[in-house]
Amino acid sequence: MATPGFLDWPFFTDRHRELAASVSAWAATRFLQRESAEDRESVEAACRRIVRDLGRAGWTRYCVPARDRTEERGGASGFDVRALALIRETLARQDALADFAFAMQGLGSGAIALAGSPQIQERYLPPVAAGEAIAAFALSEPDAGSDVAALQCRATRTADGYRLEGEKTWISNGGIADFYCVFARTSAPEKKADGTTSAAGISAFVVEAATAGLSVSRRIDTLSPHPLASLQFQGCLVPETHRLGAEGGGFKLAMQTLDVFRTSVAAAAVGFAQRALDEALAHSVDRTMFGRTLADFQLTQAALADMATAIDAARLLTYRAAWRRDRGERATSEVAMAKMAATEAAQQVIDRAVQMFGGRGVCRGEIIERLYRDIRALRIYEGATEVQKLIIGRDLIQRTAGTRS
Ligand code: COS
Repeated sequence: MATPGFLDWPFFTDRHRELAASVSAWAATRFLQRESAEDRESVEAACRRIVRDLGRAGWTRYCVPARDRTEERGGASGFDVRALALIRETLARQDALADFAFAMQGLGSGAIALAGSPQIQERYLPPVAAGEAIAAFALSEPDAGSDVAALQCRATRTADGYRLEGEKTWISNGGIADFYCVFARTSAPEKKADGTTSAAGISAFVVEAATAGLSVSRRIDTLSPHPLASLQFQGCLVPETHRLGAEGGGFKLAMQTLDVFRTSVAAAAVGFAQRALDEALAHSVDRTMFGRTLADFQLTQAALADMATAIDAARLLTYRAAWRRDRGERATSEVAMAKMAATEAAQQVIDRAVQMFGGRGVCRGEIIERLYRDIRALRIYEGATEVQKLIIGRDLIQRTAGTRS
């Protein structure tokens, strides 16, 4: 695969360019046989195998912050969001499950990297970076998806820690994770003046999968198969040392984690869309109809132009958000714009590509059909498009109010 032109953009350093080229070369050969391998193994087994492969190749170490927290290695938070995004874009272009397996190592351990004690970081992060332990982020509940503050899972104080009770759902890597970053209430919910639930009183914990009282209650099957499950916590005892950050600081920690990883969702969407454009371009010059190739029709040229422009616009927003975050700045609104714009644009680009493929575009086994299924959930998970609009809109209003006061 040729080195993509966008790597010349000033958002990147030479180290990013080298990384993107290496991951691209690795992924192009690695995932050629995955379809047939996956036929013989469960999605859980495939995911475990891919995490190990990503670890051996050295890519999962980009899911956790570098130890030397310099500007070059990811700024103040230690995360290198541009590297994360480049790897996700590259993997998504080849294989949705590889992208998923990579991303969840980061999302699942992000709260530990941001707020874990040095002992907890030392215990959990190196195995994640090596692809030897699988991580998961357990935030959503049956009645608390977009409205995180409404979560009901409880963490009650005991003599030397906490007792967890409740249910989590839509948990990626549920059932295969070695540990979960779990968000639970350490104090009763309070109502704000407008009737919504306050985000106060939520705390985060790292809970090992083998902890007594933690069980997988339901495996969930979706359009783009990957390990996904509901979890039950019944009298699950967690030591105090496994709390991440201050008691009551869990909501902000969840949001800070999402500020890093939502940008990488945008990057994955760009990768899926780019693959659809690559496939559509190749198809348009091969396919003949009415005595000409598909590419000879102006309608096709217009469609390709729209697709390429939408991808570049999404990519610019994505790497701007990553670059801003890497400078140690809060970039919540830019991240939300990138996540919303890239996932929505990718859905349209892929739909356009399906249309260009005609009947083949909806046949099982076709790359385009797979992309059509793979992209859909990205407009929902880690904050649906509607949540991103809320974040951007509120930010605009607050800034305006700030300039007037
Ligand atoms: N970084 C740091 N702090 C943040 C933050 C961020 N990105 N976002 C919000 N906060 C802070 C706010 O500043 C506020 O602090 P104070 O109480 O000190 O003023 C506090 O957190 C509460 O924020 P807010 O009032 O905006 O909370 P809401 O309950 O209104 O929720 C949304 C806001 C809807 C944006 C949030 O719940 C959300 O992102 N939901 C989607 C969750 C999601 O992505 N789920 C998928 C799970 S992973 S698949």
